[in-house]
Amino acid sequence: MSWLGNFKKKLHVLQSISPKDVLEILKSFEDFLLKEIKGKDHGLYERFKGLVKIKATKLAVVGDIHGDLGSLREIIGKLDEKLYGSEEAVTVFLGDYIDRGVESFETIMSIIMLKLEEPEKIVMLRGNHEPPENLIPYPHDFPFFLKMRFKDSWKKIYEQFFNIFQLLPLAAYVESKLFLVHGGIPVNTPSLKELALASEKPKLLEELLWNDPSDFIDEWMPSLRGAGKLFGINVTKKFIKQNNFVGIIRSHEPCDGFKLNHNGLVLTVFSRKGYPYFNRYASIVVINTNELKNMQYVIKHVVVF
Ligand SMILES: [Mn+2]
Repeated sequence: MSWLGNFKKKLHVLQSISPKDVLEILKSFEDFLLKEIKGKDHGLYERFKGLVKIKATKLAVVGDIHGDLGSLREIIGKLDEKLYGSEEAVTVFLGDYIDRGVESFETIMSIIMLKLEEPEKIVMLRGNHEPPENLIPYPHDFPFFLKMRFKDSWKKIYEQFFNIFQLLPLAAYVESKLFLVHGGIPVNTPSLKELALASEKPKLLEELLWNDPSDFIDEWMPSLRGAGKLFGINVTKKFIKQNNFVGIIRSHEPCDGFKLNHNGLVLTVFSRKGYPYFNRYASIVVINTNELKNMQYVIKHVVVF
């Protein structure tokens, strides 16, 4: 059993954790992120501002979890089995840890504890449900569940979570191979340098967290979500050419495990099941980046459950 198998046993502490202990864990994660965001090389990945460069050979990618602790437990089991035997590997979570599911607190807390256990092996990207102040998604029922569970302490805990949301990285990449993001590609196809600074540019941040690919347009159009845009195949082709990628993995849209857009250049993974989406399957991706030459390889390594 790897560290993940052992970690699973520790999760029972969440059943009765005190507000004080929650705040302590969140504070140490905030301190970690405050240091990391200035620029830090962890060996298996390095971070500068909003952008993470993955250097590990083994890589797993996990999509939206949205408060579904059952799916998260299943995913940890799969990662344990497929990834963390003896090799050094990184797992990238694509964001949207909370809202919609009844176990939002337990879900995001489990992932934060996982991150703090082996910081260089876990990357937590930001989703649109880890929002900036000016762009709160609907539903945002996370505060409601905190109130139910922590009574008067909920506000302090929520504020601490909110501080953390502002510090999470916005995108990750494997050099000359893959780009990873929650929503999608901004339609003006920024450089990686510009993306690293996106948290200071509200429009760019919005597009990274909210955009969706569409096969019905070539360029782009406004999104029915009320935030972000739909981006067409020309945006994808231009972005991957200018940054030398073979394709993109993102999440954000519910689907039966996974779906493809733009002739297979964009893979969507959705990693939770059940209410309120009614999808039958969820999926993650587990790859060896040395073997990754095209998106066919990535698509072959989607793990459906
Ligand atoms: Mn989303």
